[in-house]
Amino acid sequence: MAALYKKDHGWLCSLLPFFLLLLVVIRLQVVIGDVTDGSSEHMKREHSLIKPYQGVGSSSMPLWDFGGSTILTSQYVRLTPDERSREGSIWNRASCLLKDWELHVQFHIHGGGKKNLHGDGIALWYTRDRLSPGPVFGSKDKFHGLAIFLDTYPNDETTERVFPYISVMVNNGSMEYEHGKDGRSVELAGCTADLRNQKHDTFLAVRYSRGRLTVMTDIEDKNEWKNCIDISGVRLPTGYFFGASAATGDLSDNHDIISMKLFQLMVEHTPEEENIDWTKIEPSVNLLKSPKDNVDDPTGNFRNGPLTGWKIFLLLLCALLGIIVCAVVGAVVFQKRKEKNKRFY
Ligand SMILES: [Ca+2]
Repeated sequence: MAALYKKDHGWLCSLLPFFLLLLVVIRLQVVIGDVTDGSSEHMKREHSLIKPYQGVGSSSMPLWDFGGSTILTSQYVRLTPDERSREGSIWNRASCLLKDWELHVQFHIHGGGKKNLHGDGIALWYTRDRLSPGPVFGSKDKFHGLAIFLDTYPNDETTERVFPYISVMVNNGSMEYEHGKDGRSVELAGCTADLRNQKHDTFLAVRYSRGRLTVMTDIEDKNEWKNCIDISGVRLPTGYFFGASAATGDLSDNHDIISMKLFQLMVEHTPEEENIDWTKIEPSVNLLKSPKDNVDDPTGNFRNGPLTGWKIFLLLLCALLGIIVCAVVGAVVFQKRKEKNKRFY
């Protein structure tokens, strides 16, 4: 028995370095995925909103249009004031033709409402239609494209989620956002984020590259991005518009956008990918689970997309190395036993 244990132990020991290597590689991949490389990005002025804002005092800016209650000051764009039943939006005039991009938004959601007596939040958009008022955070329902909701009020009183809650939704125009359920049945992923009434600056980053959608927050005054959402298999066309909207109901908040900066990510695509007409892509997501499965999931999260080819390769490599090591160790042990047994004869 003792020998058996010893043998098992050696088996594990020989595999340990490979598992460690696997962990390091996966971790490295995560880190590379999360850090924005300054040299490979370029801010696109035509899709960005930065201070000093042009057109202060007028109802529009050269690159952006306002809708509803939105007002512009020298310090912020206020989508709604801390008053009931208001809705406002801001929309980029130029459609985005970039295949891979990263949007950094500085926002400030604040007001006099105490815990859970404020609302409703901000939505960030990358959609086909712009300046279309509606019931989804001040913008139209059954939209085409991507929405990121910074939802500050739990309309669903039975939810065990902690709000504010950030969630994402991709829509091809067919799905409705159910406000009373905080969009739970149609969301792809989300996270809780304490983003309201902060004294320091609060930021959100949305990255879309090669079908991977990542949302990160910087809301703890640490000057670092924290992962919120990371899903693969997201298909979005080029030619849509960036926007932001907000709405208040019985409860309210000031919903301010301080800046929106769009960066181009320098990513190579295969000739096959390049040959596709990207403006014709229908917004969709390939997930292992359907969004409906989300309803019974207490965390509401299923961030992991299918295993990528790279990860499968690593897993297979590790398994192969493990088998080789086992074979070698087994052979050595067998040989030694044979020698030991010989001595008895
Ligand atoms: Ca809500």
